[in-house]
Amino acid sequence: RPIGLFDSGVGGLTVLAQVVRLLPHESVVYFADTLNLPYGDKTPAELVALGDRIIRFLLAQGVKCVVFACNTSSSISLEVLRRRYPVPMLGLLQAGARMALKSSRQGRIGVLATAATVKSKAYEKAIKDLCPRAQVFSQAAPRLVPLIERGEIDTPETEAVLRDYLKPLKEAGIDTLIFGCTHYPFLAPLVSSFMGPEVVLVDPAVAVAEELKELLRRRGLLANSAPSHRVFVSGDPENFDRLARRLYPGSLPPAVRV
Ligand code: DGN
Repeated sequence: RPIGLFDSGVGGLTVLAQVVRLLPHESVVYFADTLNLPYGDKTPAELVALGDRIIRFLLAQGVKCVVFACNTSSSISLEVLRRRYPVPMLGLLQAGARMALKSSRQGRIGVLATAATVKSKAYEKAIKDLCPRAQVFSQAAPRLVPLIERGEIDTPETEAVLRDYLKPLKEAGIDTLIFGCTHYPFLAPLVSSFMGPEVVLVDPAVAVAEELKELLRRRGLLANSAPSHRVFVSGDPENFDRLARRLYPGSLPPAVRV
């Protein structure tokens, strides 16, 4: 049976890439809710309702577990939805918090995320639960996802917008920065050139893929047949495919609109 992953758009492909790298024999179903993008300005009730529909769709595709490849949903709807359905569900927060604490020498951790994720304080909580002394500096970056979804990952406008968001984090003297939205690893070259080599960039997807592998192994759910990948979108499939071809390191089948 496949692994289900979802995001509001192409961001979750950064998670898919890590999952496929670590678990190359697994089949996956990826759902991008591009019709309802961006998630960052949705209310908690809206995010729960959208997540609920997506999980029911993924379960109808026969998935054995669900990865919330979206920090906004991981922060806000995961806990509620986990109690509604019998399949294991994984989010990005704990994984990101653990990775950041491992790499941070001074415990000054920056989080760049959507407005909804920052408002939820979910990263702050996940980090402080593990290390109460850590200092967390959160920055909402509402303009980035729409730019990335238009394919603008290296334009002067994106660079200028990104610099404005990163400046306060740089001034705060963070030593570690969490990509608190799965879209942002696409901007890693711009981020590291602005923040400098002394700031460690953390992509929670790396740790989530490890967690997923461990979970499947423990439950005896690791795949042993030829893998297949399927992609579904709620918005325009051509637009998604064009972006995915540019941004995703592997190959994916054409997206199907549902
Ligand atoms: N990629 C999602 C996340 O990680 O939070 C959010 C994208 C969005 O729709 N704002």
